[in-house]
Amino acid sequence: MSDSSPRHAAISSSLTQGDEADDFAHALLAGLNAVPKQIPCKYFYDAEGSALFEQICALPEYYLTRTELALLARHAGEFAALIRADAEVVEFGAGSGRKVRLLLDALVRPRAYLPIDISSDYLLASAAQIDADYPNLIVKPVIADFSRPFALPAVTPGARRRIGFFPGSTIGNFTPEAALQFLYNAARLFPGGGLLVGVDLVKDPAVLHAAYNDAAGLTAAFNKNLLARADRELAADFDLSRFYHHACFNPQLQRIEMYLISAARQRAWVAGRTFSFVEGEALHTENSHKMTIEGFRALAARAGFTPRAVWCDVERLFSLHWLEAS
Ligand code: AVI
Repeated sequence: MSDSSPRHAAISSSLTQGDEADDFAHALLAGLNAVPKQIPCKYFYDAEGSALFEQICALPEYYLTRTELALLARHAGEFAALIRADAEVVEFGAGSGRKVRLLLDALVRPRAYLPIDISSDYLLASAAQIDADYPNLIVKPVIADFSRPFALPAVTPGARRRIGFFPGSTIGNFTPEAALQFLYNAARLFPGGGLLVGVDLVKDPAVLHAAYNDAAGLTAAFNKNLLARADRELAADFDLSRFYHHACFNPQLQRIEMYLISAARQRAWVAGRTFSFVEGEALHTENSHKMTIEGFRALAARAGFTPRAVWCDVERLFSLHWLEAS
């Protein structure tokens, strides 16, 4: 990313790298003191965790990414017609860039691209790639935690409307209350625009079980990276071989739940404090909610959006929604 070029604004940041480490330390200590023990899943995504997640996305069992990519490719022209020319695209979460490229390639004169992510290294690397490949696009990465309120830079001159892009069903990692709050904030961020959002659908639990318990063990490594990250960043001494990955479907709450289970009675040091685990004790690391199309549209409407078009694959695995904001 070259700041010297006049077509690119400086990187905007509401979170420094020091803040990221402090935030993780604070959340981990609070989560280890809680009963039951828990840690918010947003801390999965340091550079290692983000790279592991990219590998998960390519797994045969993890149907979410390939299904959403196919929907994006097939319906790109329809998104472009709904979004119209001269839009500014705000992406929640910086992925590999594959998904947003499909959108940017279809849009008429996209003016600016604002990826928002908590993982600064990953965000800046992926923004730099887009910046290099789209010379007419202004790229302004925003380092921020979008699960909390945050500010966006002023709308780029020449842009007619701002739209949000939230692929991957990351909205399913929020609690239903937090998803509603996120949608409520988003409806006010994009007046006259809207939000294109990917939502994983309720389905056969066996398909879900396979997707979160892959044969290659990548989801287990991704889950354990939380402890590895604590060892790297917070002088913790978690022994990764004494925890195992557990992912199961909760049919009442319609969600996959992920845990790290202590394989033995043990202690771990974290930032100068000691924490005990009994054998079999669970540290809750993630929820991944699955929704129905109607359920998600009702949630979006409660948040103030007008749900318009919805697309899904023939197997009804995954859905994309265009929500209009007035
Ligand atoms: C990012 N998010 C939508 C993923 C999911 O499926 O809930 C994270 C993930 N967890 C385990 N595998 C992938």
